[in-house]
Amino acid sequence: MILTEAQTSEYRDRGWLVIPDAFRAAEVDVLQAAALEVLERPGPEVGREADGSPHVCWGMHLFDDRLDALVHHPTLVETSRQLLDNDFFVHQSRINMKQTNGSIVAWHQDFGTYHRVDGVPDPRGIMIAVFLDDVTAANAPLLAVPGSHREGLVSTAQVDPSAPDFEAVSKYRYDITGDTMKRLVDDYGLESITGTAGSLLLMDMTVVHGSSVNISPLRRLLLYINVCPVDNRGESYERPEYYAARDFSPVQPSSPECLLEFA
Ligand SMILES: O=C(O)CCC(=O)C(=O)O
Repeated sequence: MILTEAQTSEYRDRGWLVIPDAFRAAEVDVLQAAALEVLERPGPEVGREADGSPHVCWGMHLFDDRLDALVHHPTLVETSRQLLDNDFFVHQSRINMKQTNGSIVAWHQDFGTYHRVDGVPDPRGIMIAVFLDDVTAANAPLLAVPGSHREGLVSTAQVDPSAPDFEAVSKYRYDITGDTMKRLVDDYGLESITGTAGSLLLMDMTVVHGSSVNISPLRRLLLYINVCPVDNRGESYERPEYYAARDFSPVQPSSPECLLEFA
């Protein structure tokens, strides 16, 4: 898939782009089955809700052939290469299942943690999301500040020693203050990102985003793959591989049928 000039301009100006129907229903079925299975893993790579049910699985593509196949899907590889103007590696992947009354995701920039904790030097990279459920205004869509990628990092690193995962994932992450958020939203606005199952979201990994609680009975299952150009590696090795890449080899495209082979 080649992005049009209008699509690349939208990505550069606003910070993201949604491509509806990027994946077929049978591909979505394969990925849904894989995601639900992987979320059942007992390991530390799975983040849980207060009631113990799984919410996130970090490093998903390391644990399942179907999720690894997604990383190599030509639609994903070609569009990412085009936007980055380079080959890329996967810095981090995750499954995010937003269940009824589950967690919120506070305002953050993915690049914040990648830079400060993992050592990714530059704000160059894409947060890719594949929608495995319809995402509407009703089931707590991602909220994002258009244009906020142009600000670079909008917060100073503030470590919260009382954070439950102080030693791990979010110690620097959730540090965008209310005042900063107000200023950003006054300047740029705030939008929700919706789309049907099978949509592909490509977002600059410096865009400020988050999501609120899903009080609807409608599940919202998304896969995220954060990719960086091969000359923008995070080499601090502070966190385990399921949070931050060890394999910096350029992702190669495979066959367009790579997911359907599992159907
Ligand atoms: O899916 C969501 O609600 C937010 C996830 C997110 O912001 C992230 O994983 O960076």
